[in-house]
Amino acid sequence: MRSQPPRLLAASLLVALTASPLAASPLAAPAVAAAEYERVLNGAFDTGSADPWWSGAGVTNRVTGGELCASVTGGTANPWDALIGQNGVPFESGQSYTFSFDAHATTAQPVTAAAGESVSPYRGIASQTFTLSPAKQRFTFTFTSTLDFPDAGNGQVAFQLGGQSFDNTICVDNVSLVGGVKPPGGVNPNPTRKVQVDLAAYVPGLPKRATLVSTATTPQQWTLKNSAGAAVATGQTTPKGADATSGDSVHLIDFSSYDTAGTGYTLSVGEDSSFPFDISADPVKRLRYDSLAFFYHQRSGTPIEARYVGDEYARPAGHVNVAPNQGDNNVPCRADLACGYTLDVRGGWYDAGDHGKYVVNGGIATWQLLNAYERAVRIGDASAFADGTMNIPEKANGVPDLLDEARWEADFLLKMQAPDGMAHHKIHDANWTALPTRPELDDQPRRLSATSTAATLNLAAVAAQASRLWQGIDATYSATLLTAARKAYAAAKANPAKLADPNDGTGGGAYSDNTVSDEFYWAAAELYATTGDTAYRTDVTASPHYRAAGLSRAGFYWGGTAPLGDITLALAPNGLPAADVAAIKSAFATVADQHLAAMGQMGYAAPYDNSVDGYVWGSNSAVLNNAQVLALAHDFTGAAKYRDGVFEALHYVLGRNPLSTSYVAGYGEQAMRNAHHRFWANQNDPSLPIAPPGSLSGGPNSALQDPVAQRLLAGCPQQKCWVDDIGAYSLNEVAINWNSALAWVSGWAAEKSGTSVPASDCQVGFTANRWQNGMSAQVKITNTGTAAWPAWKLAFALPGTQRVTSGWSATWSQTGQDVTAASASWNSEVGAGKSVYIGFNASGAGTDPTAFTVNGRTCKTG
Ligand code: 9MR
Repeated sequence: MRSQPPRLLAASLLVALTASPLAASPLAAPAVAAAEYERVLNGAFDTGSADPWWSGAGVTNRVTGGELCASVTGGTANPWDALIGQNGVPFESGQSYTFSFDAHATTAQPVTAAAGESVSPYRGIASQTFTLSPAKQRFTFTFTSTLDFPDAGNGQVAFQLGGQSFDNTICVDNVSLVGGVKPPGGVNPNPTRKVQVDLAAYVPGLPKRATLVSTATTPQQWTLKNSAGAAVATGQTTPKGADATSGDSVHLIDFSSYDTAGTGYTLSVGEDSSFPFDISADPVKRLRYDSLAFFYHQRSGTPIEARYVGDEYARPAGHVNVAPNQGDNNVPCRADLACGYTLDVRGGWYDAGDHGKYVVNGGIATWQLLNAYERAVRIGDASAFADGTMNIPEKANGVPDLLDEARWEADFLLKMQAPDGMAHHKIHDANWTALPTRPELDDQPRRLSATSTAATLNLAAVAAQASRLWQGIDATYSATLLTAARKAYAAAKANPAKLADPNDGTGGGAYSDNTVSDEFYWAAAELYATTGDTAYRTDVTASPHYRAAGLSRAGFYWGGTAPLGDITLALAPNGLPAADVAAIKSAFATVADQHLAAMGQMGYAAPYDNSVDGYVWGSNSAVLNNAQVLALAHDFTGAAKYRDGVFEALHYVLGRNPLSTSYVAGYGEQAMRNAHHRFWANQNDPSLPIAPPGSLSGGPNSALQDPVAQRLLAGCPQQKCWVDDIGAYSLNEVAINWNSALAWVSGWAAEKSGTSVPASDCQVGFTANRWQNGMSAQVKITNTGTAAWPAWKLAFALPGTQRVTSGWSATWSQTGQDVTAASASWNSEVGAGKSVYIGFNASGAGTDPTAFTVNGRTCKTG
């Protein structure tokens, strides 16, 4: 069971509350006779879940025997130093409230019940102190609210449990806050349509399907209209009946036969019309880069500059030791660990809407970006990710931009390695911060959590994968990565069951993972693919996950990583038996077929298995990770049906769903805006921006694990358990491991959407004089494009045993057969139509290279 991070720990709120007078009985008569509205969620703890109650530092919450029991560590000075509470509680100014609860404590002590504001300035409404004893008692007090917090706003109830020298266990039950006049609940403010389409675009030449919401049992006529409102195609729907996952009765519409590119189409049935959409490959090609831009936005430790993101998204560097930040350059372990050192862990990406940085989740996100690149190099088109394709500071350094972005996080992962080779699980704030909190204004102390086997294996896997990809690009970096990977793997084998604490969820997410056999398999697979070492091969083939044994419709996620090893073994050349590699590939096709079969039954087709847990936290990332499985099945077999399945998944995420909403910001007329994010917090502070284009919402979560979701969406059909509200962190957050899935899939889809690849802009002429065991080569590099290169890097494979012994007019290096030549300062700029001449001497025997790239783009030869 995954645990839910508590949010918005408002210690100073409770300071304010204790200073306020004790609550009075009703002073003023309510303006309107109050109905008996219960304002607290899950006050009875009958389901065994603590959601949405949170606990603060030094407190661990557990539901046991139908009560919420908090284990409190003694030795705190003030009552508010140990807290449990619930946020998003609505209050209306001038209305009367009765706060009541059952409680008992193992050792008698005073406890304060408080109501107030969950974010700065933490104003109090009322509080009262009661003495608890081992016998369960019921406590009640009544007060009038002085503050107004609409539904799901910043209201809070909390219990202050601190100020005692001893450890204690305090249990509460039947917690209730009754009062106010406004009926509870609400609706998704986004209007829904009856005709559901991909709000961005359908790609010409590929299937185009939509969904009609209708209880009619007979086929209905649909009409496709162009932007001028003229009908361009008509057809009949196929009735499908009730669809439990969405709660809709549906018909399918297939308008694949219409294939004229254009913008502003609508699809209508009777009076009902869809939102407008395009028939075009452009949006998916844009999304390839917008989804990647997300990672630059999330960078920690560097200013986010307007020239890359525009004024509204620019911000100063976060967590670099400029007050009030406490900075990431000298971070100690949590006090209870006493690890005896500090680490400089500046950099990396913020995980999500919070400012935590987690090795486990950083691992899968980096891997997925690097895998998009590796797949493109081996079986796709890597020029889409070449230098100059992304708008980032490294866009003219001669290295493919996707690798530059991934390196930002890979460098951070390396920094999280402890002296013994293990990796710290995570680094984050000591306490949760309020929404909004700009990164550079976060004043919380930063702390390292303990090292863990899972984090260490994430580091081993990603560093080994990265080492392989940087081999021909930066041999020194590649070697550094491999050393770290080997060391991490050895450390994990020596500490095979050092599990992260599932209760370590204050100030950051827990990301705990009790099963690490999958991480062992993944790391061994990456190390084997990179090194060919027998020891790693033995671990790969002995793993219970070998040959995609773990691949199912459940796919993969940060806690289930075995398929990542399978993907690498299927893509990167290695010495495994061909039959075993074939078995891995065929497992992808088998699971992809299962997805297609299930999608054929769905009202809103998405490769997603809801049979076990419904729609889970981050369901959109599962849809897209499964789309990656479909895409690879297409790569391995060539079957068009799998490609079509990938586009179906994108259509679901981009608007063909029961909420008529695109979960990708900036894509479609009704798209996600109010992501749970501390900087893109426009909903809370209009001076801040909304989520930038290309960022993906976590998506429907039928477990409703936050107070906003619980208040607004109780009883929702699974695919409708979503709302575009900043407070709904269990279903509308963004995260690096979710956007990496969007980047992988949209990059793949863009590649399959026609001629999207930047045209080759280079030509290489190669001539060599050979003698026995030696040669001397001259290379002419011409910029055949229309723009000057600010710098260049040539790469090619030198056949046979030939080894570069010296070179001129460039910085030459060689790893294996991979040779690179990087521009010198005096010849780095090459204008359009201009050439540079370089050369080298080599020892050994072999033939001329046959293929060259400059800045990652394939060149013409001759
Ligand atoms: O993505 C994570 C999801 O699988 C878990 O169920 C959830 C609760 O533990 O946590 C999610 O990860 C969050 C992390 O803990 C903190 N940063 C934000 C992440 C996305 O919501």
